[in-house]
Amino acid sequence: MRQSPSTTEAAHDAGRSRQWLTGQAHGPGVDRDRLLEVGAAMAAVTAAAAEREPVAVSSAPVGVDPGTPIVKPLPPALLRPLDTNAEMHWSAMAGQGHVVPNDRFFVRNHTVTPHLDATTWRLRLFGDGLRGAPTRDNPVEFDLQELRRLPAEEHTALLECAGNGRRYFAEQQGEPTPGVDWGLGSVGVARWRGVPLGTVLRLAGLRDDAVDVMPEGLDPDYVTGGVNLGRVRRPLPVAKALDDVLLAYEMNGEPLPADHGFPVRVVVPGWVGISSIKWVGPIEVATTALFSPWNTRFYRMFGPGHPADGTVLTTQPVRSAFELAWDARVPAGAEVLLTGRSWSGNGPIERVEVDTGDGWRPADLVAEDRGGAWQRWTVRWRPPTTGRHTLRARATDRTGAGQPDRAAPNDLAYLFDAVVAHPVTAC
Ligand SMILES: Nc1nc2c(c(=O)[nH]1)N[C@H]1C(S)=C(S)[C@@H](COP(=O)(O)O)O[C@H]1N2
Ligand SMILES: [Mo]
Repeated sequence: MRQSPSTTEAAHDAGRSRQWLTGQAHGPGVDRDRLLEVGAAMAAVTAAAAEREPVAVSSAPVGVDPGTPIVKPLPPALLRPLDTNAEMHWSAMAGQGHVVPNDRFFVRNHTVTPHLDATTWRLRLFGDGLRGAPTRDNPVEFDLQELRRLPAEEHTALLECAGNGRRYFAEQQGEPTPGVDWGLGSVGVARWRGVPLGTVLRLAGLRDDAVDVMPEGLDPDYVTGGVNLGRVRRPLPVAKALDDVLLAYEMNGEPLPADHGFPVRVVVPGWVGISSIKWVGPIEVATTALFSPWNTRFYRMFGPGHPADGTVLTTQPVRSAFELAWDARVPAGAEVLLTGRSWSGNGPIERVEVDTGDGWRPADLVAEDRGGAWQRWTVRWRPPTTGRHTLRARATDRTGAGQPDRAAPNDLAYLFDAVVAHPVTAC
C-alpha cells in the first residue's frame, strides 16, 4: 500500500480538526456548538448507546416483512451474530488461503442490508469540487455498465472495523466497553475488483482545488437517541481518494454480495472500516473540508491523552489472531501446528512472535503472504501438560509499530491493539 505524507493520519487530522474547531463544519449531526455543549463525554455516551441500539426495523407495519439485517446465512461455525452485525470465527480461517471467503466475511451494518436494483442504481457525483459545480439534484451520473466499461483494477485489501478486539478492553483490562462487542473477528481480506475512485473523479471533472470527497450509503438513515443522523457517510481527503481507493463491484471474483455493498462499495485500504462506504450512491466533492457524524462524533478517539474534541481515526493498528476457537481443545503431549495471521494499517508485517507459556519465540512467516494485506504464520507447539494454557502472538510492521501489553483506553473503545491472551485446553 502506498501512503503519501498528505494521506497520513497526523496530517489529515491536523487539517480537519482545525477546520472543525474554527466552525467550518456543517451538515446534520455536526453542529459544533451543540456537540461542545454536551461535551465529548456525552458524545461518547450517545455513541455507545448508538452502537448498542437494536435494529431499526422493528417499526415496520404489522404483516410487512421488515427484511433481515443481514441477507447471507450465518452458520454458527463461520459467523457469530451481534445485533445487526456478524463476526467471523477465527477457527473458520484455519486451512484457508490468503483471502476470507465471502461466506464468512464479517458484516458491520449500522441498520440493515438494503435491496438495491442494479439496473436503476446510479453513482451520483456532485459538489463545487467538480467543474460546473453539479448539484445533488442534477449530478454527474454513472450506471453500473459504465463503471464496468472503465479500466478495472483488482486489489487484495484488508477491511477491518475500528472496534475490532473491543471486548478485550473489558476482558483483559477491566475497562467497560461501549459499542459492538467484537472479539478479533471484524476483519477480513478480499480481492476487490472495480474502478479506481480517482478515474471516476477525473471523468466527473475533478478540480485542482478540491479538498474532500464524501461517499454516502443507500442503506436507511441512521437514527440514534431520537436524532436522525442521515445516511452513513464519511469524508476522505482527495489525496487518499486519488491514491489507492477503489469503487468495487466484485469481491473474490463474485459480484459484490448484498451484505458487502451490492452493487458498488468504496474500499479504502489501511483505513478504519467505516471509510469503506457500502451501497454507495451519492458522492460529494468539495473545495472545503466535509464533515459527518462519522468523523466528528463516532470513529474519533476521546478520553485520556486526547483533546476534548477527540482525534479522528484513519489508520488501523497492528493486530494478531490465532486461527483457533476460543478455549479450543488441543491434544496434550502431541505436537500441534499453531496457525494465525497478523496485519497492520501501516503496511506489511515484518515479524511475528508467539508465546505458548515459556517466553517469546519467532513464528515462521508464510512466504507467499510476504508484503501482502496480512501475514499468515505458523509455530509448532507440544503442550507440556494437560489443562489450561494461554497462547499469545504479537507482530511488528514495516514502520516498526508493534503490539503493546495494554491498549490505550479511549471512551469509544477503538483500536484495541494489545496482545490478546488466547486460552486453550490440552487434554
Ligand atoms: N453504507 C454503509 N457503509 C458502511 C457501513 C454501514 O453500516 N453502512 N458500515 C461501515 C463499517 S463500520 C465497517 S467496519 C465496514 C464493514 O464492511 P463489511 O460489512 O463489508 O464487512 O463497512 C462500513 N461501511
Ligand atoms: Mo466499523
